Order: sequence, then structure tokens, then C-alpha cells
Amino acid sequence: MTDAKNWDVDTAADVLLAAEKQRRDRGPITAEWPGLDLPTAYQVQRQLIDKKIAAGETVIGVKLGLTSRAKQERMGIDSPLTAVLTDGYRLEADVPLRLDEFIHPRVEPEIVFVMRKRLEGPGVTAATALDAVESVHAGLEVIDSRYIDFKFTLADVVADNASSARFVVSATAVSPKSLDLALEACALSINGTVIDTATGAAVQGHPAEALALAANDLAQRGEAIEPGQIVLTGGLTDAVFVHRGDQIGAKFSTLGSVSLTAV
Ligand code: OOG
Ligand code: MG
Repeated sequence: MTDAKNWDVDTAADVLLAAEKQRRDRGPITAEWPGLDLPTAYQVQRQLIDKKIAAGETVIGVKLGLTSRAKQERMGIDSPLTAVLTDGYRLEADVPLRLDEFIHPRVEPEIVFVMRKRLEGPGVTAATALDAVESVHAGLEVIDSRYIDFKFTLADVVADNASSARFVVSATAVSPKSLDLALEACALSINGTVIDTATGAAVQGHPAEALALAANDLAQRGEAIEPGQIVLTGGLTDAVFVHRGDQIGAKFSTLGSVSLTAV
């Protein structure tokens, strides 16, 4: 250890925010602060979000991470997690993804919910969760771990707000009533070549199970999913690295398409 910091929740949040701002990756915090357990990591995440709010950002939703086997296997972590979405992460459709704003961005396709009703755990089931949904959308999430080579423990990645960087949601809103989301298919392409495919069942068997999981997990920290909020249910496939000039597309069977151009 070269830098013997007095680690606490506030220091960790500052270190992660600085890494994001300066686009400089670092080693996992748990290597320097073994006391960073999961409850403390969620406190770091909350502190990091509170600092973003103090700087003018607004909370607009929740995301799930590591809900699919593809993601869990790649990251070597078998437990899902939740993180917070602010408007600072939101990318409007047709706005290019500027690679100079990131460290080592990767993109993953996700099924996205917009909420109609408040969803508060514990005890939320997939059926109650789906009943609280206003609309379903196609989404792409850009993740950009503040840790070198995306190497982290569960506590590290929770503290880092689950590698959140950007996300884009399709404008097309589909009613959840008309869909079988477990069978909703997605093809991820780069420059017109399909490189991976999955169905909604990839995330916890059904995206509504992932939504229920988020509500129940948030309840442990006294939080709920609010009406109007956006919920990213987790990468359906492994995330892919993005290079300058890439056109990344996620085409869904009924949700439509969403794309990003990297510049
Ligand atoms: C953690 C973020 C996970 C997802 O959808 O699984 C995530 C990471 O893979 O760096 O956003
Ligand atoms: Mg994701």
C-alpha cells in the first residue's frame, strides 16, 4: 500500500468520484480497505450519489447489475446488486457517445421499465412488480468501471455505483400487458454484425423478477422505486468494448431498436 488513506465512506466516495472525473482507473478499494463490507459499500454508493445531487444532478431511477449469468460469469461475481441512476448518466437518442469522456467503456443491451406505481419491498413478487410498470423499452447501458481492467469484488463494484456511465432508452413505449418478456429476444450488433443474442429470461428468469429483486433489495436500506422512475434490469449479454467509430445496436423482437454511435 503506497497511499495509507484514512478510509471511510466519505473518502471512498471522493476517490471514486475523482476517478470518474479524471478518467483514471485505480485498484480495488477493498485491497486498501478490507473493512469495506457490503452494507458499507452501499453507504459509499449513497454518499457518491448525494455528492452528485449536491452538484446539481437528479435521481431518475434505479439499475440492477449482474442479474444475468453472462454478466456474472464475466465479472466472477454471482450476486446481483442495485445502483442509482441520475440524469447525469442519461444520454438522449442520437447524441454520440464521446469516448474521451470515459476510461474503458463497454456497452450492454438491457430491458428497461418506466414505473407507474410506487414499488416498495419486502415481499414484492414478479406479478406485483409488473403491475407497477407503466411501459417497457429497449435500452443500452454504457458501463465504465473506475477499477483497472474491471477487476473488483462485489463491495467494490457496489461502491462504484455498479460501473454506471451512460444509458440510452428507446422512445417507443410498449405496454407490459401485451408482452411475454421472458421470450423477448435481443440481438446486439456492432457495425451491422450481430455479436451476441439473448432473451429476457437471461435476467433472473424474467425481467419482472429482476424488478422485484430490486424493490426487495432497496427495502433493506429503506428505499423504494418511485412512480416515473426508470429501471434498468441488467445486461442481457456480456458487455462489449467500444471503439471510435463503432455503431452499436440492440434490436429487440417487440420493443424495437436502440443504437449508439461512438466518436
Ligand atoms: C458492473 C455493472 C453491471 C449489469 O447490467 O450487469 C451492470 C460491471 O459489469 O462492471 O450494469
Ligand atoms: Mg447494466
